[in-house]
Amino acid sequence: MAVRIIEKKIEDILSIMRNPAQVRNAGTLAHVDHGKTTTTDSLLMGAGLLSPKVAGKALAMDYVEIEQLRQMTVKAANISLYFEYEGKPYIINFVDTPGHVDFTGHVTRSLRVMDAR
Ligand SMILES: Nc1nc2c(ncn2[C@@H]2O[C@H](COP(=O)(O)OP(=O)(O)O)[C@@H](O)[C@H]2O)c(=O)[nH]1
Ligand SMILES: [Mg+2]
Repeated sequence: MAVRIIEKKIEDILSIMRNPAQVRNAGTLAHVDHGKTTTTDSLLMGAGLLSPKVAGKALAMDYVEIEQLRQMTVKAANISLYFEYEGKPYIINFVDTPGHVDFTGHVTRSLRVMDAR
């Protein structure tokens, strides 16, 4: 698979972020072990932040040591992704949430920022 190289200056990204019409807030929401973090790896790959060679295995949003050891998300993790749609640039603020019932607080708090417009 070809890797999409995106070169954007920080000023360009900040300018998109300042325009709400070009910003979407979204995230994962599902039971534990249903592939939320794996899917998020694919989104990182699509935005050019993760190599296709490791996407799906890196589980990049599970970056805390205990998450990597347990192979389970324990807290919400956020990332801003740059995408273009119909020639227009967008920033997707994406939250990967935990699925285990013990961490429901992180999920309900994350729902407050997901508008998925
Ligand atoms: N068979 C299969 N396994 C998957 C798929 N997506 C994720 N997995 C596996 O399911 C396990 C849990 O994935 P993870 O993304 O951590 O789930 P999460 O708890 O919802 O974030 C991992 O071992 C993944 O490799 C899929 O589409 N098919
Ligand atoms: Mg997860």
